[in-house]
Amino acid sequence: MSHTDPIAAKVNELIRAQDPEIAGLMASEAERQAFTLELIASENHVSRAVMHAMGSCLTNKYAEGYPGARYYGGCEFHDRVETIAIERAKQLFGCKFANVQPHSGAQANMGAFMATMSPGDTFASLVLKDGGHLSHGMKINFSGVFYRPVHYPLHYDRSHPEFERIDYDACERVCTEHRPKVLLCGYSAYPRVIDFARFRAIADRCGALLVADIAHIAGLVAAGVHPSPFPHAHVVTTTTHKTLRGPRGGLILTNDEELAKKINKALFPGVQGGPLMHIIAAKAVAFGEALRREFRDYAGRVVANAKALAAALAERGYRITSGGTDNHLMLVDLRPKNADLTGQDAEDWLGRAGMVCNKNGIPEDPRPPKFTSGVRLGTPAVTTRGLGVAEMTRIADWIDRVLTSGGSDGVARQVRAEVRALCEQFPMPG
Ligand code: DSN
Repeated sequence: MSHTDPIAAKVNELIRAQDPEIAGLMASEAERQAFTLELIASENHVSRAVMHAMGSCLTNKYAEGYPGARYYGGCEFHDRVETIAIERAKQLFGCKFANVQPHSGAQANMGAFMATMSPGDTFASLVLKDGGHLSHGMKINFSGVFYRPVHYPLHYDRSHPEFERIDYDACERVCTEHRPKVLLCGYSAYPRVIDFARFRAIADRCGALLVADIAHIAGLVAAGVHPSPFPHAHVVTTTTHKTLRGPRGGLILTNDEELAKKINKALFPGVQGGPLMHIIAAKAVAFGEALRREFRDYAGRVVANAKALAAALAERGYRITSGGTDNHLMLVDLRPKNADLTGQDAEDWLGRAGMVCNKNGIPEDPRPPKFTSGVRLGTPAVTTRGLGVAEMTRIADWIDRVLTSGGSDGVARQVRAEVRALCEQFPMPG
């Protein structure tokens, strides 16, 4: 239940009558979201329409297959919902084919891998600790168990003008040596523009297919504030719930008809069974929202806010990896401010002060992932609430006050009250 959404409040009452324990927890979560600042770069606040499309009767239906070719009767409305979602996705990203069924970004990647590789094949990607994703070849993930990942590096040399950015020349060397079937680009913690044309040139030279996982930047791409992976990528995967501000889910896109057939077959029956039709309806609603001019303005503000927050933190003595950000997120290296402060401490202390974020390794982080030397901050959710550049300076001030307090409970309480007052000024959507 959103704090300002009467439908959600009514639904919560209905659940409470049957299951007070779960209803109570849902109400507490609504309160947590309403009165804290969500700075996790991969999260967002959906509209009331997207929210309630998810909690609809469409969840009652099995619709295995695709529009017009289902394995169950009674799919006439589901066919139309899914077709609209597909058409809107194609329009939004300017491509010819879309599969809207992946339950998540990881399953979108699984479908894309099955469509483009055989078990044991090699693919090239950025390793998780440099900003990649667990489905980009982590040893205990399907991508590392069934395929053979090789990794391309960032520039790690501090004196290099492209320090902590992708080393495209080294990527080409890795691909020339290993001849991967797939070159994978797109990341979970990379604050800079991705040069899709350059990746495609490398892929062509070494005979690979280019797969772009734009899970984080999809909303920015849809709005035209980050270059599109099309026409360069052969396959594009994404989540729908981050900057794109839709329901939790995935999406696969391509311009290639043969690959589209392989993708559809790989996803169902290869990876998944019945699609989540209530989620697909919510995807259609979210894509409809993202096609509006307001969404373009929103995405522009997300980037402006991220740049403002990064600059304000840098002014206060924090190091922003790669020297700043071009997108919705930044990686904050805490060490120049306090060599003993871990990302885990920062996450805990900021959480107590009402600012939610996640610890994150920075490139070549000497600390293990459980502690890290950095935090990842993002602006998609706070921008949805309407916060602007002026509020980013206030957030940077609060972050600095908390992180220089040595974990003081008093400071956390004080900042939390100020954060709450700001949240009251900028209510949640819905
Ligand atoms: N777990 C997501 C993130 O936070 O970036 C990626 O899937």
